Amino acid sequence: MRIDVLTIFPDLFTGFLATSIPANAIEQGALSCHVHDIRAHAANKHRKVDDRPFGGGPGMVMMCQPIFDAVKAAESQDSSVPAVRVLLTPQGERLTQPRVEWLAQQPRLMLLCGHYEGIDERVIEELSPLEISIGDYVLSGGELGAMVLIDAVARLQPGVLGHEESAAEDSFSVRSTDGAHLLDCPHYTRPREWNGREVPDILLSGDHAAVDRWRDAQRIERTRVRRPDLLRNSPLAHPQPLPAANTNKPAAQVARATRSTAPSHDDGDGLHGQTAPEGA
Ligand code: 9D3
Repeated sequence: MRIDVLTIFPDLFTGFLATSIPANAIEQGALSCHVHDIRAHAANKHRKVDDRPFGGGPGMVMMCQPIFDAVKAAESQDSSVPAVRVLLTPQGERLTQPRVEWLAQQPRLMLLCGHYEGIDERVIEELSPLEISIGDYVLSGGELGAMVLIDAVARLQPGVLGHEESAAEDSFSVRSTDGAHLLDCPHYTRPREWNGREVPDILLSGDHAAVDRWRDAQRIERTRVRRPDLLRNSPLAHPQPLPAANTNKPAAQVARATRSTAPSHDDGDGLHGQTAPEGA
């Protein structure tokens, strides 16, 4: 797939696109990424692409013309491939894995990154992009949102993950038999004992069927405790008999002693035992 990015901070993408999964996808020819500087389309010699808001108020608003011209110029490069236009904006619909999967199947994406207070509404109407937010927190611009989206779609391109199963098996792609999205199970590697903590015996048993059952039980239990919202409408939301995460006696005691100082129930801060800053 081809991705074009329109931004006033093209340098932000340099390190990102040269590293890790996106770099790998590009190297393999599964992805091409073209970053365009909106300022190159400024109509004035000061390269100004923003102006004061009509009606007053703080901040600056990105002007229609440089954005529109930048989109048209980028789309005219390889115009044989029509682009799905995406505006990264806090007003957008939430980026979810089903949306990532849909976006990953498109031949071309045109990502528009806003900055300052926002973008003149008229150019948004004229371009009618999909509007996507990456979550309910305030960023200073759309660039990090675009990088999140690029990373998420790059890893889904055919042949990109070394290990084909990884994409299907991680959090938000694993599904139970009833279709609910589940979180991932815990993972362990060598050494078998570290800091007095042991690896659960079942993982050392060599009984692959038992390991699979244990991992499924862990996925379901973790999802029920940490993200019950993912199990809405699922029978898995209701308790079932499950093996403990770690039944090794000494290690299990260490784990319980450590956790007993933390709240015994989910306090809703999403930090799993750490204490959120006040008001979070
Ligand atoms: C403090 C400024 N806000 C006034 C109510 C509005 C605002 C404007 C521009 C807030 C953030 C931004 C810049 N953010 C993005 O462009 C953005 C974003 C985000 O802030 N959160 C989550 N996803 C995204 S995608 C693009």
